[in-house]
Amino acid sequence: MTDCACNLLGIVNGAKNPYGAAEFANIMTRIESEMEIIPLGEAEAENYLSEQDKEVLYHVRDHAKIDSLGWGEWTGEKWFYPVVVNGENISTVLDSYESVLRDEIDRTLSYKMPEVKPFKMPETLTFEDGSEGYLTSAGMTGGSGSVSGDANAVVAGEKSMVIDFTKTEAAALRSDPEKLEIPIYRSYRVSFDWKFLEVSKECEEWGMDIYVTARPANSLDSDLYQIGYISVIGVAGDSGTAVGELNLNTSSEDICLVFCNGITGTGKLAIDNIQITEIVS
Ligand SMILES: [Ca+2]
Repeated sequence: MTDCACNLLGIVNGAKNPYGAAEFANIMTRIESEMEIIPLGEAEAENYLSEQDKEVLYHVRDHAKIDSLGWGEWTGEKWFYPVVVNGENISTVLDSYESVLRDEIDRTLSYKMPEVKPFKMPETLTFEDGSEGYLTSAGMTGGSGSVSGDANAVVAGEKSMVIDFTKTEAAALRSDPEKLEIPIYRSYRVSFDWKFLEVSKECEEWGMDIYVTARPANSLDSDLYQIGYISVIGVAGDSGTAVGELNLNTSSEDICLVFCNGITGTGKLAIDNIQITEIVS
C-alpha cells in the first residue's frame, strides 16, 4: 500500500490519531524508498476498505476538481501552448488568467457533496385507467405518445401507450420529473413490454431501432449527457420485453426517462407494463 493510500484510508475512516497516521505514512514512505519496485494497486488493501469507503473513494476520484488535464476552466491548453509552444513569458501568461484561477479556487472551496435523494418507486404503468401516468410528450420534437384502447394496438390488458415516432434521432416521449423523480447517484432497472405496430419502408428489411435512455430535462433532444441504452428493434408485428439498466452516476438534475428514435425511418411502437426499480448493490 502506498503512503497516499494509507492517508486516504485514514481520512475515510476518520483517523483518531492523525500524528500516528502521519508517522505510519512516513515509515511506509521510507520502506518504499528502499524498494526497487513500489507495488501499485495492492489487492490486499481492498480487504481493509468497506463498501462505504470504496463509494467515498470512487466519488472523490470521479469528482476530483484537478486531474492530469487541468482544473475546471483552467485547462492545460491555457498555459501549455502560450508558455511551452509559443515561448511567452510565464508570469504574463499566468497573470492574464488570474480571474480564471480565482473562480476555480472559489468554486472548489464552496463545493459540497451532492445530496442523494431517496427513490420513491412508482407503480407499474399499465395505462388501464386511460392516463399517461408519469409520461408526457411535452417538449418532444420527435413525435408523441397517446393511450389507446384499439385492440390492434394493445400489448397487455385493455389499453397501452402508443408512441408515434415521426423523426429520426429525436425523442417522442419522456417521463415528467414533476410526476416521477429519478434521483441521481442511484442505479435503476427499467423493463417494459413492446410491440411494433408499423414501421416505414426503409425499416422493413432490418427493423426500426428505438432506444430508451436517461437525459436531463434541459437537454432532452441531445445525446450529450444521456446515460444508459435500452434497445428495441423490430418490424411491424414484432413484440417482446425490454430490460435494461441505468446507472445515474451524474450530477445532472431532473433526469427523464426518454424514448428515442434511432437513425432510420419512422413508425409506431406500443408499450405497456413499464416498471422502474432501484438496483441496490
Ligand atoms: Ca395495459
